[in-house]
Amino acid sequence: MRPFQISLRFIFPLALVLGGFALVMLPLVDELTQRWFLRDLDTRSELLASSLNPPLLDLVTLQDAEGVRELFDRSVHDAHVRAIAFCDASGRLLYASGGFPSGLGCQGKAPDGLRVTESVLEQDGLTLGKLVLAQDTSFIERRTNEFRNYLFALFLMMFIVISALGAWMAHWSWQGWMRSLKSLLRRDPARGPMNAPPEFRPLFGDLRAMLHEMHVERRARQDSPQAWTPEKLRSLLHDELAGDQVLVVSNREPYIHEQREQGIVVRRPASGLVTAVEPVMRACSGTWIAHGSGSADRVTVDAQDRVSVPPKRPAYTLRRVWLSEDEEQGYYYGFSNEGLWPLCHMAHVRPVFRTSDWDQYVTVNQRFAEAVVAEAHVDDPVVLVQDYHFALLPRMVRERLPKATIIMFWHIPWPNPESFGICPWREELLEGLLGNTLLGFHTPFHCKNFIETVDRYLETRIEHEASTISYGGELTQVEPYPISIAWPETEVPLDVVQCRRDLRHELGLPPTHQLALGVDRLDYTKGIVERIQAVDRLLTLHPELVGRVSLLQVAAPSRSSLDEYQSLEARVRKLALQVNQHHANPVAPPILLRIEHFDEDRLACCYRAADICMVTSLHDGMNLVAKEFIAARDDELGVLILSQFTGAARELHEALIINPYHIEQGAQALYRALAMPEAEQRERMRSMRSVVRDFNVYRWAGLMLLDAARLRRRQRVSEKIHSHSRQALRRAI
Ligand code: ADQ
Repeated sequence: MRPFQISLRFIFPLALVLGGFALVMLPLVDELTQRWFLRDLDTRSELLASSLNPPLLDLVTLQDAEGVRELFDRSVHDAHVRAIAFCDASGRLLYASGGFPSGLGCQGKAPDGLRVTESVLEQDGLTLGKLVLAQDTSFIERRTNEFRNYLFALFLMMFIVISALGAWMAHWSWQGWMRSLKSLLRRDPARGPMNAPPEFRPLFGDLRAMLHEMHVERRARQDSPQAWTPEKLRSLLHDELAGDQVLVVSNREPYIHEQREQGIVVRRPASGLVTAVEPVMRACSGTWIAHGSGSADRVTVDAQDRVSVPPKRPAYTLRRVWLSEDEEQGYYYGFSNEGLWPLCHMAHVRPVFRTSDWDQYVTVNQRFAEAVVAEAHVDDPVVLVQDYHFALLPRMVRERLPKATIIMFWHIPWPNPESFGICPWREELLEGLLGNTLLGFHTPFHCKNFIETVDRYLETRIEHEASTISYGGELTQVEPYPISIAWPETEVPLDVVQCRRDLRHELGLPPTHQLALGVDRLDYTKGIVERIQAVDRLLTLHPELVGRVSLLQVAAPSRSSLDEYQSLEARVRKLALQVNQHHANPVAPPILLRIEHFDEDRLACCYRAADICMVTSLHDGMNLVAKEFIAARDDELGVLILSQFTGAARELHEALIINPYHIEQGAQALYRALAMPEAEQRERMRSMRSVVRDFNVYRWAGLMLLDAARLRRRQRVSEKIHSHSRQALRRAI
């Protein structure tokens, strides 16, 4: 059917072209052939006249009428000469052959179908008369018609032959194309990128990546997501990794002990990573190795720098690693947050790379790797490494514990090869990351960027469909695992009505005041400036909303010792002030800026009290705030405005998706959200809630651990095979 359609697409234009060509050409050809025949007749008449003139001159001089008639009758045997006559100088018809039209006379007016030519007969400069030739032209039309028919038949033949040829070629190429495509997609071993047909080479990577993406989606659909609960994760750990030791490594610790006036308090940091990994640790009771950054951290650990957490219901061990100020400055603020963070986010802030920062990064990675080795009770622990602070650690651990299953999750985007290429230590970072058994990103797109980066800068073997990279004899699997949150427990529902009332009261707003909410770390990637600008634009376009709508922006201070973050804070404060002055009113300022950390309950209350949640990141690996807002809305109301540049936008299609750089679009989305009927809010929220509930953090961790368990089994089997073959070889020798 498909080749037939393709052929039709070819034949129809061909018919049009040939038909048009024939329409233009046929009258031209008619005219041309007629002209040829007439010229032919002229030449013939000239020839005949010049051959008749000498004998005619003699016969006319002798006034031999019989002889002239005989001469004329002999000459009319020429196919196109109907009759010949001679007229004297006074125009009198003297002699004529048989069949000379009676009405024609000497005045030369020819009837239809005849053509008359005349030639003068002279002797010694004296005109004796003229020779009149009557030629038959009826054959011209007949011949022209015949010629036109031949030509038409020729065009028709051409059309049929070219169409048949075209249809056959389309069919043949389609078959060949489909055969090549199928064998490519079936991953025929003979079809590497270099063996693929030339027309496929540019598509090779894309096709494989697409196939892989489809495979991932299919897997996501088939894994019965409803069932992912802490219990299921726990039983998976029990079944699949029974007796295996699980170690987590991250920079940020899940609990920080702070020395305050009233004594030591425990704080949970504002971090997407902590939000995501904490439930996994609760489920598997392992050891979490992290930087001890709190002012009371040292006094709360035991002799091995360990403390049991969570404080209220201990479930796992936190092992703290200490860093000097210089180390923290170089490794954390310097290389990680002034180098890698802007390198991986397209937020138009230039990365800064200093050799001294790099040196500290190497040292600290080494320190953490040693802590992993020290905490490992077995030679093959499962090590879960978190984020861009530890790109070198996987290889360092692999060198000390070759049998370990090292899983790393990269919580931020991975840039394209060109962007990553500006890092002076790009090869070292990639080599470090290829020490992992499994490397996870939020989206297939980040995986693709990573694989392409490795392909660009290291000599490796890449299997696109299997999504594996082989480097130095070791294999790293690269997979997308979209992170999520733990679905809130049902025993502690907060009353939405009460939250709305309390928050508005606390902020000094009227009870019906409409509230948009922003919750972020104060970071330039989160688009806080653009969000405030969108509110400003909304109020400029719709002044009737001034005093009726406000944005509550809760921004947790973050990396405040860095210049870029200080100037962002100053900019956000200044902009909020300007907008509040611009739309000043006695009821409520448009921007309510709170640069502080809110505790979990307070944040949950904000999510419930808000009419709108604005997530306007300029670039974000996932963004958990969007998911937290949805999870908090068990009343199924509220509208999520979500940046298209977040990983979350790939899952939450019922949000109002915007380009945060387009301020007008942000303002329009706000206006639409404010006016959205409850029925539509419900429909959208219900659908997003089912996505977040099913694709929760237990599933994120579960899929990663399941894949790790599978790779671990494979590794064990191959080790067994190796040791058997070694023994067999030894016996044979
Ligand atoms: P983050 O950049 O930290 O995470 P995000 O995913 O939004 O971004 O998580 C922020 C977390 O901090 C949320 O749990 C939120 O509740 C909390 N938080 C933010 N502001 C707060 C405040 N003022 N007070 C209290 N808590 C606050 C990185 C990546 C993300 C990725 C996560 C997880 O940048 O893209 O989603 O890791 O992988």
